[in-house]
Amino acid sequence: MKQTGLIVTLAAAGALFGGAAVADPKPMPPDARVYIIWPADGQVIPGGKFWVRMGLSGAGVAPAGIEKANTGHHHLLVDVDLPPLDQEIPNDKNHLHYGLGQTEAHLELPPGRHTLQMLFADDTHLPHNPPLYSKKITIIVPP
Ligand SMILES: [Cu+2]
Repeated sequence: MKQTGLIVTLAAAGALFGGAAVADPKPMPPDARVYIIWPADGQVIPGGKFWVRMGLSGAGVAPAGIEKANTGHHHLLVDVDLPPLDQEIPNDKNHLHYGLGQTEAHLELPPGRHTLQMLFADDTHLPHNPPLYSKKITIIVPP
C-alpha cells in the first residue's frame, strides 16, 4: 500500500516536471503584429549608432516576469536567424531582451551589413502561439 503511494507520487512529480520543461506557448490574437518602425530596410546609418523603434499592434507590452494575457516584451535579433520558437529566447549579443517593456532600443554596430528582426515573447521569454515576429531587415553601416 505504502509502495503504491510512493509510485503515484513520483509519477505526479514527473508529470509536473515534464510540464515545466516542455513549456506551453501562451495564446496571442491572430491579428497581432510586431514591426520595425525605424530604421527602414536598406537604411544606411553612418557611425552605426542609432535607436530602433519597435512597433506593436493588437497586443500589449508588459515587463518580463509580469504574466498578463495578450502581453509580452520585445526582443531584437541582430545578425542572426529566428531561434527555435518553442523555447525560451537565448540571451546574448545576438538576442537582445527588452524586459523592462522598452519600445526603443539603442544599438551600436560596426561597419558592414547587419540584419535586424523583432521577436515578441511572454513573461518567461517564450514566444507566443502564433509567434509574433517582424520581417528581417538589413541595414548598412558605411566604413
Ligand atoms: Cu525576454
